Amino acid sequence: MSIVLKVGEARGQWWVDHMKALLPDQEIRFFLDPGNLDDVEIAVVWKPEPGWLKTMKNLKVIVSIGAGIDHILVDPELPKDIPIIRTTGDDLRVRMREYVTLHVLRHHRRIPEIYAAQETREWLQIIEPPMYERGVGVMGLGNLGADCARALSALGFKTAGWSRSAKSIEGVECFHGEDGFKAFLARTNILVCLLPLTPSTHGIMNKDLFAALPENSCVINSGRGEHMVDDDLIAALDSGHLRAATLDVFHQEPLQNDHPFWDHPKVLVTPHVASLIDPVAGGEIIAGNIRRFLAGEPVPDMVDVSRGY
Ligand code: NDP
Ligand code: OXD
Repeated sequence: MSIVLKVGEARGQWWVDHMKALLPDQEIRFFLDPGNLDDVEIAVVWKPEPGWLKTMKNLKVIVSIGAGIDHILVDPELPKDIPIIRTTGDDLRVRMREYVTLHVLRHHRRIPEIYAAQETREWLQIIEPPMYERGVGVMGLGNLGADCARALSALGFKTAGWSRSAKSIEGVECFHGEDGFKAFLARTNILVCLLPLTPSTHGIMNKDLFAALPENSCVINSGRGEHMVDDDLIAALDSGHLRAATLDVFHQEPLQNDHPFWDHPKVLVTPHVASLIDPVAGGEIIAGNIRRFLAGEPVPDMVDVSRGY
């Protein structure tokens, strides 16, 4: 069985070595020197070039090196009916939980303004409401979003979540669908996006959404760059309606050198590191899913492609 790996070149050899150790019975190839692609039955990929997967005539399964599968579905020539397995697991949940709680607390305690005040030696004493009065809202209550919402609620925030289907999560006020969206936004002071990128969530963080948030709200986007309408965010920050934003994901990654987010005083840019998969923990999860797939066992991370995420 041949497996081809498509990952960033910088960490390519690391991934190949690690996957070879985890799957010693399989032939692991790197995408830059893949040999005859007709032999390849498993493609383990992050952002494969459009049209590339279709050249593998005997492909049996595609594995996303990531929780999201948008980077695969975006391929207009994606071969039909090939199952897709995504990558989830405790390691990814824990990392996202760290990132989200860190930045929610940062916005709650207004650290960006206090940090800026230090530049001018200003003694900026901000009196804030306690966390049980601060509405935090998580868009997307899946593997990552539900975990973050639970953690924020356990910390003491007035936590809500929004999803496509109805949910019940202890300590979290759950909203769903279009009907619940406005009410969810109206009670949210710090908004976290952990949605998958689909046609219905593309551009969801736009001027209408920002207008529906209370004055002085903050946003954290660790879903996908395409969820954000960049110009609308800048306008909402510049008008003072939004207080600050933390952005981990962008339309183009790395973020272009001349993008206004880099210098915006109310924006923190993090380089898609909220929950980065590494070959150690991620490799174990991917290898486990491949073993289960090859043994014909159920794979919990198998995606229902018809849902689009
Ligand atoms: P899941 O598929 O487990 O959960 C997705 C959630 O979004 C579900 O609750 C789903 O609702 C909800 N949802 C989907 N479409 C809609 C919609 N149209 N309206 C309302 N809710 C919707 O995904 P994960 O939690 O594993 O990951 C979420 C995303 O996080 C990934 O797709 C990826 O884009 C991003 N990510 C970012 C990382 C980073 O480092 N920045 C790392 C990992 C992931 P329902 O429950 O009803 O199906
Ligand atoms: C993912 C990501 O989807 O890292 O896992 O963005």
